[in-house]
Amino acid sequence: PVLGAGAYNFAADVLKRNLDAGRAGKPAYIDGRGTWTYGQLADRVNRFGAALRGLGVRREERVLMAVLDTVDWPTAFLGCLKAGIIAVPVNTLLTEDDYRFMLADSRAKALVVSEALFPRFEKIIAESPDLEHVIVSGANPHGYRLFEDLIGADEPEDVTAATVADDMAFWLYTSGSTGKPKGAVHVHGSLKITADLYGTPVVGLKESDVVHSVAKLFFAYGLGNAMTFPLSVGATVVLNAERPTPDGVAALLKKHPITVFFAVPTFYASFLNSPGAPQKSEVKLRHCISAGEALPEGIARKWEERYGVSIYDGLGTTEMLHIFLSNRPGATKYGTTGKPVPGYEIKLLGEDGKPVKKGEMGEMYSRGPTSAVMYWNNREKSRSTFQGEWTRSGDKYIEDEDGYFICCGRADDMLKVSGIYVSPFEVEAALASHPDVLEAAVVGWQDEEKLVKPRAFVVLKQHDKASDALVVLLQEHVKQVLAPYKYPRWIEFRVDLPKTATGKIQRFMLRAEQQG
Ligand code: 3SK
Repeated sequence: PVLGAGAYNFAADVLKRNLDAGRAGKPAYIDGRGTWTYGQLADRVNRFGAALRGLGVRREERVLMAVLDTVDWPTAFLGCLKAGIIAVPVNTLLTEDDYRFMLADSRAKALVVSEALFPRFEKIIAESPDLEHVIVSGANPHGYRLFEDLIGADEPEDVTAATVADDMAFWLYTSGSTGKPKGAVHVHGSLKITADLYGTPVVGLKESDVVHSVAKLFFAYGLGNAMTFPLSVGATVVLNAERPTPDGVAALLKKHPITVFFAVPTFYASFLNSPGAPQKSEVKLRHCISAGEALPEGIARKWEERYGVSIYDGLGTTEMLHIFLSNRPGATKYGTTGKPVPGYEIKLLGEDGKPVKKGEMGEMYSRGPTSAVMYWNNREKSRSTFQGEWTRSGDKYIEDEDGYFICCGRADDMLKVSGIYVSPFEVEAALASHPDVLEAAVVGWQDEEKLVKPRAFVVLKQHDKASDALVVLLQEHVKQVLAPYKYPRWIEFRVDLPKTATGKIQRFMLRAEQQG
């Protein structure tokens, strides 16, 4: 399905469909503040779009959103889209430096920021010349405008912009092994298509479902899970603004009749190992989905044993917007990422650029209607990722004899840690910025659950300073310099690192140590 140049506005369409279906009084979202019906959501969305327009934000200008998972997230996102303004939701776990870059790169006219995240923006607001408006979601406006006051103004008129399906709608920043994050530019039509190709037919979401996604809304994965898909069928979403811990999510599963659950393998593993995990009789799970990193078979089997439901593992990318390769109900093969979602095609290319045979490893390319248009302001990286109709995923895969795809890691140096990209070079640079460190090499290392985490090999200026206390200090140092989730889970001190004759670190030699 390609909606193309036809008139289409995702926000207006999805909200109208719910109201037309008589769901004005049905809960759309449940968050820490209460329950929000589809009628309330539609009203808030229109009010937010109208308020932005009232502030002078024009069509196609950008609004950066650093917002925790509360109803203000879909309100702001859909409000932008409805008014033809570009929503730029960003990862809420990043540093001041990351946000400074994103504000400058997007030239955002307005910023919507959760009160708890405000300290990371306080200084850079004044340094962002294009930024004219700051809207704070929470109770303390910190001298700016409160989200709730902004949308509380007099009854606004309908601000639906006459967009077409191919109109730019939102950007999602994604990072590579080197260079700054890239804003993947997505269009209105792609949201509907991800629901029509994956959310409704593969996951089988229904109006009666209650959905929870451990992956937050700012991830492409979370955006589909907790907004596009449930809203497309009139389901109810439970949001969690807090950091997702096994105990916190267990409490949500016990409190709400959650039927469809999305998470990443690292979370499934820690949940299963947590003493507070609910019993099968305490939950209402119907479908469980995993993405972000390959799901080890052992975790999937333990989950099924405990809760009596399979986990459907899938692969998506920020560039393709959501999952295009997936296991599905009744056709799940653990240890694989399943088969292409109908509507998408996959090819695996060898080092010679030619398709590999079944059973051979190749680099994955996907073709489908939801690919991003480009990376904003980054022609070089756009050209290497978006190659005509094919989009390069950067993952290495093997297709088995039955047509199931098996993940073999990354084709580049990136690590996928708990579903989030981590550049080993960035972690190495952060370690090397510590006064005791001479040099460092970071590689992906499997933990006891077979999930990849960063492991650092560090050469100190004085090797005799090596100690367990220094390991903790260096880990804390990385957490200070970078987004904390990037820290190396293990640090090993070495007197030197394996290098080529020209002095390049041979990371493959370090990786090989784990394989024995
Ligand atoms: O990491 C994934 O597998 C994923 C899934 C859905 C959407 C986006 C991404 C990156």
